[in-house]
Amino acid sequence: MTMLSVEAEPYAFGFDISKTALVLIDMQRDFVEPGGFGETLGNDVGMLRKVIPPLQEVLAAARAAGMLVVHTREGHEPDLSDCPPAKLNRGAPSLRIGDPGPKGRILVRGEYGHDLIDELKPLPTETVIDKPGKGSFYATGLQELLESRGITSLVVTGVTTEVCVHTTVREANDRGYECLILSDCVGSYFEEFQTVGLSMFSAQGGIFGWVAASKQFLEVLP
Ligand code: C5J
Repeated sequence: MTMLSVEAEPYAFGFDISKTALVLIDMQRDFVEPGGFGETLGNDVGMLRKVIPPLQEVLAAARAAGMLVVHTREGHEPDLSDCPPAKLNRGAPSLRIGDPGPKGRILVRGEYGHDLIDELKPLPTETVIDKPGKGSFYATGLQELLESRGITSLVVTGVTTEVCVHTTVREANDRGYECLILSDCVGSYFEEFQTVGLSMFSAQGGIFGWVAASKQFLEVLP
């Protein structure tokens, strides 16, 4: 066991690399490319694309260090049986979940837009967790996977900071996982949510976890 320590807010984050997984949340075309779900909700997807270059570096370094890498995708079965009406009918998007869009049916599994972006393609050996909700633990096998691999800490990245990243970190926190959130590898469509969302993780002595820039994490990886 080799304990590493990353300079972070609110204090240094200690972790054992063999017990730590890198989690990439919902780096899907539907959220980060034009014509997807994110844009149908009126968002500027350019806000999220900023995370791609630093996340590519972190992914490469985590793979080289032998860390477990887990990708998630938010989406639904083609018959939408796992999409509650409350989610389907929420808001006034130009296209709803399941509607045909320029990248296929919006947020439906198997469609081009639902899949992960080419820049962060999973390796065949890496697990992709399909989730119907915002959190990565709800109605998925993530907890069982982490338990089977002896994982106790998560390095969390992806989009969006205040929605799926926050929900996942909160779920993880309640399940006893230590979470380090990489500030430049998580993104929001809203600048103010990014700022406040990041502060909320580490406030009150790290109520949900720790926050560090990817550079600080990369510096300590072997
Ligand atoms: C959203 C997500 N924002 N992946 N999903 O609807 O954060």
